[in-house]
This record gives sequence, C-alpha cells and structure tokens, in this order.
Amino acid sequence: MHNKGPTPQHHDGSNLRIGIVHARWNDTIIEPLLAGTKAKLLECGVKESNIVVQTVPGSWELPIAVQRLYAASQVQSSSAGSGASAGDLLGSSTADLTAVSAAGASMGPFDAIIAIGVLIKGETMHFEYIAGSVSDGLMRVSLDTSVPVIFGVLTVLNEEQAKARAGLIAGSHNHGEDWGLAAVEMGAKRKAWA
Ligand code: DLZ
Repeated sequence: MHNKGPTPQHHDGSNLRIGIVHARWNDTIIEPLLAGTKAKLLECGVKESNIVVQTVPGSWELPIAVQRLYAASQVQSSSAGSGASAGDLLGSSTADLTAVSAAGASMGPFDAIIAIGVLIKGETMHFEYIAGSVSDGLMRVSLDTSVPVIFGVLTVLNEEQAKARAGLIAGSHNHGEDWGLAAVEMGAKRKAWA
C-alpha cells in the first residue's frame, strides 16, 4: 500500500541540528506523522537535544515559522553563551520545545527544517490557495536560506487518505518516516556541499 517512494538511505545524523515546525490543524493525523519523523531522526543518530519542535496554528503559517526559526537559530549561534534559545527568540514558551533549553543542547543553525501540515480538501474551501502558497513559500524559504526545508505537508482529498499517509490504516506507511530520513540526508549533504 506504500506508494513508490525513495529508496531509504540512512545517513549519520549525530552532528546535525534539526528543526520541526508543525501545524495544529488535524492533530490526530499530525501526531503520528510527528512521531514517525522523530523516530527516524533518532534512529539516524540525531540527538534528542538537537531536535527542536515548534507549532503553528495551521499550514498557512508554516513558511514564516520556518523562516523565523532558522533566523533565530543563526542569531542563537552568533550569541552563543548568552543563554538565548531559538524558542526564546521566537517568543514561544520553552514548553513548546522538545529540548532546546536542556543542559547540553548544542548551539548553531539548523542543518534542515521539516515543515509538517495536513490539508484536507473536503474541509478546506480554499484548499488550493493554501496548498499552493505553502508549497511556494516553503521552497522560497529553502532557497533563500540555503537550508533544506523538508516538505511534510499532506495535501489530500479526505481524512481517509490522510490516515493512509500517516500509517493509521493497516498496512499503510507513515510518511513522517520519509521526512525524517530526508532531513538527515539533506542536512548531511548540505554540510558536505558547504
Ligand atoms: C482555515 C483552515 C482550514 C479550513 N483547513 C485547514 C486544514 O485542513 N489544514 C491546516 O493546516 N490548516 C487549515 N486551516 C488554517 C489555515 O492554515 C490558517 O491557520 C488560518 O487560515 C489562519 O491563518
């Protein structure tokens, strides 16, 4: 039932910092996608303390959040030692972060950022506008910042299709796993290409 996808590649993520921004719309689908994403990051050796999770209301807000999260991580690295975290700089509560303020959390700009959202056509009259703008926005942020932005936005016709892409239907595949692997691969390759 898994659509033809990329042959999985496992790269070493032990020295990578990965940001995740996810929408809170359709949270029953988002939750397993986020879990699948994080599971693959950890499996590739990304340290829990190097995974920062932020949320936004809906998919529409993903591009600006990814852009600001990356900018904040750059400021954070240049003001290392000041105690500021990407979360602080975004004005969010540290409770919203996985572990950015934990002792031993590394500093530095993100090597890749994963944007996760679920747009369901049946529930969204302006589905096409949101889907198109979010796709364009995330690509723009990626090219403008030179940071791989992983496209973890499901654009589906109904809830059933969303469930099938989140591994919630027997025999289906959780696409979040692909996004975690893609983030590590692209983060590692970006370091090599620098
Ligand atoms: C408004 C809206 C609707 C109708 N549907 C969705 C959806 O299916 N998935 C999603 O991520 N967000 C949805 N939103 C919210 C918008 O993305 C956005 O958060 C609001 O319009 C506020 O800017």
